[in-house]
Formats: sequence, C-alpha cells, structure tokens
Amino acid sequence: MNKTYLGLGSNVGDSLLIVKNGISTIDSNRSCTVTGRSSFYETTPYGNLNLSNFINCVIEVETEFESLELFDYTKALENELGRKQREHWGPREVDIDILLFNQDVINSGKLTVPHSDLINRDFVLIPLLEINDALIHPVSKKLLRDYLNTNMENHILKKLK
Ligand code: PH2
Ligand code: MG
Ligand code: MG
Repeated sequence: MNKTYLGLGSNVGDSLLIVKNGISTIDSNRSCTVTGRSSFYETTPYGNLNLSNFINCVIEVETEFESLELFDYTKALENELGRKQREHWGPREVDIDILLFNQDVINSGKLTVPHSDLINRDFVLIPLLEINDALIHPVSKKLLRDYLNTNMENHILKKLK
C-alpha cells in the first residue's frame, strides 16, 4: 500500500463544493482510502495575481495505485469534476496535485514528486502539516515544518473548518 498526500484547489464555480466532491469521489474509488483531511482554506492567488481567490485543502490517501496510475486518475477526476482546459496557471474548477508519494522522488516527463513548489506555498505546506507535522522532504531529508518560518508569502485568508 502506498501513502500519498494530494493538494486540491479550486477558484471557479462553487469551489468548496467541488473540492468536497473531489475528496468523496477519491474515497469511494476502490483503490483509494482518504485517511486524513486538512481544514479548507480560503487563499489569495499565488503566481498569477489576476485570479480569483481559491479554496485549498490537502488530503492523505492510502492507495494501491502506483504513482503514474494515480497521476492519470487525478487528471481523469479533474475532467469528471468539470475542469475546463485553459491557459497554464489559469483559473480552474479543480486542480489535484500529487504533493508526496511515499518518500519517492519522481522526475518523469509527466510527473514531478515531491511537488516542485511545495515548500514555497503556505496554502500547501500549512494544511499538509495540519495532517502530519512529522513529514520529511524526500530530497533534502529536512522536516517540512522547518520550511515554514522562512520569509514565505502569506496567501491564507481564513481557515474554514
Ligand atoms: N494554484 C496554482 C497557482 N496559484 N494560488 C492559490 N492560492 N491556490 C492554488 O491552488 C494555486 C494558486 C497553480 O497550481
Ligand atoms: Mg497546482
Ligand atoms: Mg495540477
């Protein structure tokens, strides 16, 4: 069994509902069990500042999928949940990113794990640590919580629940 952490984000449509639907759909897949969930966070856009605010959340999942199978599943699920293809870093109904997959380091053309921007995003790191504050960065082997107190931009507006 593999243990993975997924980041979900949405800033188009009824974002909270879409993210909640995504989580329950993942949990109902026979190859996945959701074993942890962070609070939902309302966040200001990172990178492309012309975007609307996001809802972000992180979940912990136990899965029989191998990493590339999980990647294909998350892309299919984004489509199922209504994601339209737009420009890179554009608005999105839902984005599901593999943040960590066991302690694996993956650099295939399709997939990079750990997520390449993980340590720069408060709306990823804070919910991740809310689930498990002992997580280790698979490349640096440092505690992920040690990346928090650097001069990180604050994108979290509020914690919903
Ligand atoms: N995702 C992005 C770009 N910017 N900003 C916030 N607040 N939340 C996101 O999930 C997000 C973002 C591209 O993956
Ligand atoms: Mg993303
Ligand atoms: Mg993505």
